[in-house]
Amino acid sequence: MKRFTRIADVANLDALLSEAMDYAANPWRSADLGRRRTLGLVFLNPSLRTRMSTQKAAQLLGMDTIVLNAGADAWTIETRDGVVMDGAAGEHMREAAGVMGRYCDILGLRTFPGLVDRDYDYAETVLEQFVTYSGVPVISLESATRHPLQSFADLITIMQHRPVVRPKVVLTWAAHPKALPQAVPNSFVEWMKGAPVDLVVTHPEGYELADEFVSGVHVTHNQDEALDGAHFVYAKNWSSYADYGRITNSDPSWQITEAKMALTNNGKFMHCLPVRRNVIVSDAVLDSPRSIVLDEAANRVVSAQTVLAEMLKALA
Ligand code: SN0
Repeated sequence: MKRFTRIADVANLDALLSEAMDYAANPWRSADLGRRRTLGLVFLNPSLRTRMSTQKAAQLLGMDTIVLNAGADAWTIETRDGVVMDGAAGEHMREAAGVMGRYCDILGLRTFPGLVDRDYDYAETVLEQFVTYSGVPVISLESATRHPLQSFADLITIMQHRPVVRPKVVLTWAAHPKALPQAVPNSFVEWMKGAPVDLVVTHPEGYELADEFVSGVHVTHNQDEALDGAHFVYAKNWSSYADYGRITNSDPSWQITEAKMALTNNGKFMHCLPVRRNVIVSDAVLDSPRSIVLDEAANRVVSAQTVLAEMLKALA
């Protein structure tokens, strides 16, 4: 595996999932695979789970890790070509990524969308430049439009908890005070499409995700109808794609409460975290045995370890 930025980078999802289940059962089974290899983790935006779980995953494989909080500690990076760099940016991505590729065998990058220029964000300019100029295998640690390590962990979690072979999985929007990226829902849909699940997406009018993700997916504006008989309820806020980056609805009735969960088929509650209590989901649901958010977060180590192992095997 040379890059892990979207589901299309995965040649065989069943095989990857099976590797993941083996790492979940025995985290130390490849303790020497990454010996004398260096992983560089570059954060242009905040992170808790991604940073700790990916570092832990590298440790389990015997790798060394260098973490750079580029947003705070490094030069502001220019991505446009041919510009006179007499402004705020002190370094171009060509050199920044090129240098990191000389220090590291594998690199990870976190880069959120600006949520201002939709074409720029959806072209994945920053991530694609990083891949090109670093010259080494790259893992997305959440990019402008996707969060594949999260989606892979979500899939592992669903497979571990599914009460039936083909569970009903509902992705539901919920209101949030800040304008958030579409990366998590885009990615979740992209991964669930290839999984043995019946997926339903529900959100208010105006929150349609990009066609490239939701074409062929069952989408409804009726949350109650979507939740009926669900085995998994995956809640997430995102800002509008059509009215790009805007909050056009703040209806609190989309919050996942006990009453909403009562519509499901003994459904489990999922969220990628960080989650705002009593905004996205009520305390009662999050603190109940229905919530599997901590298992989901724990599986971030498994998804990162599985992907790193595939990349290390390809380096050898
Ligand atoms: C990010 C997002 O993409 O929605 C990261 C999720 C893994 N979430 C947030 O930025 C939430 C911030 C907040 O203030 O609630």
